[in-house]
Amino acid sequence: MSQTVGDFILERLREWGVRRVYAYPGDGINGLLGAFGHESKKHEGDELKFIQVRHEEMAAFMACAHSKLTGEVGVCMATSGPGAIHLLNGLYDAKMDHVPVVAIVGQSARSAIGGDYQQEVDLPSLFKDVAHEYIQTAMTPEQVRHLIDRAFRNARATRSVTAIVVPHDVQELDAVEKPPHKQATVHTGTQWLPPRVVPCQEHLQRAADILNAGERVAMLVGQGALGARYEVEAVADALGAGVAKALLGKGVLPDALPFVTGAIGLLGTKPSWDMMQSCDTLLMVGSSFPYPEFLPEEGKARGVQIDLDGRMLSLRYPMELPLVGDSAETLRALLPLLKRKEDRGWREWLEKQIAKWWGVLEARAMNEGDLINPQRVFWELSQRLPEGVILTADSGSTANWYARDVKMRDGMMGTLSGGLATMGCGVPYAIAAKFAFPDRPVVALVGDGAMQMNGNGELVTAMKYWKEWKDPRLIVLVLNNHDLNEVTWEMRALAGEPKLAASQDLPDFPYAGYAESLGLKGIRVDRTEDIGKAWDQAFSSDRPVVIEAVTDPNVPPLPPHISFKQASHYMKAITKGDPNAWDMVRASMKDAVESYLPHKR
Ligand SMILES: Cc1ncc(C[n+]2csc(CCOP(=O)(O)OP(=O)(O)O)c2C)c(N)n1
Ligand SMILES: [Mg+2]
Repeated sequence: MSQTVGDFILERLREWGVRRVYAYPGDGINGLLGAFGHESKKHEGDELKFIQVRHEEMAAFMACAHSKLTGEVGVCMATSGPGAIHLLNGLYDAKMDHVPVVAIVGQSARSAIGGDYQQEVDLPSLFKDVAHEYIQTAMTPEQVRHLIDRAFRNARATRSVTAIVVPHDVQELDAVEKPPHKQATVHTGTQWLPPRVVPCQEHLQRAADILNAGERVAMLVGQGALGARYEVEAVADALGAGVAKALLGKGVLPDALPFVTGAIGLLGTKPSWDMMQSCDTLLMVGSSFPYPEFLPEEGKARGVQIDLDGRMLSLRYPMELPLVGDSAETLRALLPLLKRKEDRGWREWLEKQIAKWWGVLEARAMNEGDLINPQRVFWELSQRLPEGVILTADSGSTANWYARDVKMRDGMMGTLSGGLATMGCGVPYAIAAKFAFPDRPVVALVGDGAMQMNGNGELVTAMKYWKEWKDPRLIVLVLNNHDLNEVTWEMRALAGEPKLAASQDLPDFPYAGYAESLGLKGIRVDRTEDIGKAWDQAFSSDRPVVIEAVTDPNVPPLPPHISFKQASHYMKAITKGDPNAWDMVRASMKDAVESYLPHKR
């Protein structure tokens, strides 16, 4: 049967292993939409699914989350002009976290291009930065096979975003499945198999020499170490090291291991800070954690780094030995060269700090005020995390509490927007997690600002699809603090400016009631004693749930180590007339006291 270019594109996606395309329609992709119809008849029961979102940015977030959680290429699709433009933020999210995503977008017909035609946007120029590894327009059917193949292969090989523009008349032409065997044709194939990348023995030995000589080794692991759980633990054990986890690497090791210092950076923990301040050797694995002030000062520690992407080496700290290598393979090859450190003093000191810190966090979570303490909501969640749960966190104070207070265990996954730190990804990420792992519970941790930005809209997508998921538990926690809280605190602590009500105050919205109106479950919590019950109800629900927790905006998502400058900015914000001055002081004094008296309840 002769097929159209649209049919052929979908067939080729299938060959690349794609079974789900996150998308929004428009006449710029009519030929592709038609092809979805033909495809589903042909492959009934195993169709390539068109997942309809509310906004193209959400489609790109979902493709990005699919990639982050499965390691596969995520695919999104949008119409020409406005649809393609809407994809951008989600595509940048994937680009900045180095995960492969392919975007397929429509375009005006070839006969109109260059004519200031309706919805005609110069898409190759628009995508030139975000999809710089590969962005091409299909001008003839003969090109289509190699455009698809190269978009997928380049995205996999460089862990980046690639894009293909398909003018809508091209989508409807007869496909050329195999270009003629003559000059000026290109003959490509599918498949991409991950290589085994390990440094040579001599370099491994040099790395081992540095690590063996160190007396106080600190490890920092990130997203790139997600497949190296046991290797990281074994190396840390041999070196008597503590392990800090960059945000995207939270799932590398369980938080309960006694030598895991946890998150690092502005959202991080005090033990991570202390470890980086006092180590003499830094071993960084699969991370591009950006903040130098949370790493040792240049020259204070010897550095070894392992990263699959050579471009990420010696980027945050001048490493003595930067190694290109796969995390698990390289650590495994390194292990026999390491001498187990007999002096465990450093490790024991770290473990003591870590145990004390968990006490501080618990005590901070137990502080009660007039409104719910957001830390308590996360603390109670942490006690109840079901096996195999997948967590997504939005950008905002939720990312702080997720990073610090949630104790992830083996077999769980968690993700967020790391490099771009964009708001509005929490709910679409969670929906993509449900599609990729329909039999696992998924929890999205989201602020009210992010809910108003994207989450509320995307709950409609959850309403549309949840009955397809084997385990219906998609739980969205909304911290209803009526504030763009993270930025409010950044203004106070980093700029010394008081809260600007005009930019920071958020209107109230009935999140739980809205969820109910969609046929989902809504639970509104405004008393501390109801938090645990709300989580229990949510985890035993037969449908997706929104927990709306009315929380206190005056609890500071404090950095683990407040610099003198930040503290004086904070005081300045108060004296400049911050509208919440008194409540803020009360809440942060309580937390500060808990740092010294973690046993106090
Ligand atoms: C798309 C986008 N716009 C703006 C920001 C800046 N920003 C970071 S966190 C934040 C506040 C988030 O507020 P909310 O979702 O209510 O969470 P909260 O911090 O209050 O818990 C803002 C405005 C951003 N990161 N991304
Ligand atoms: Mg908020």
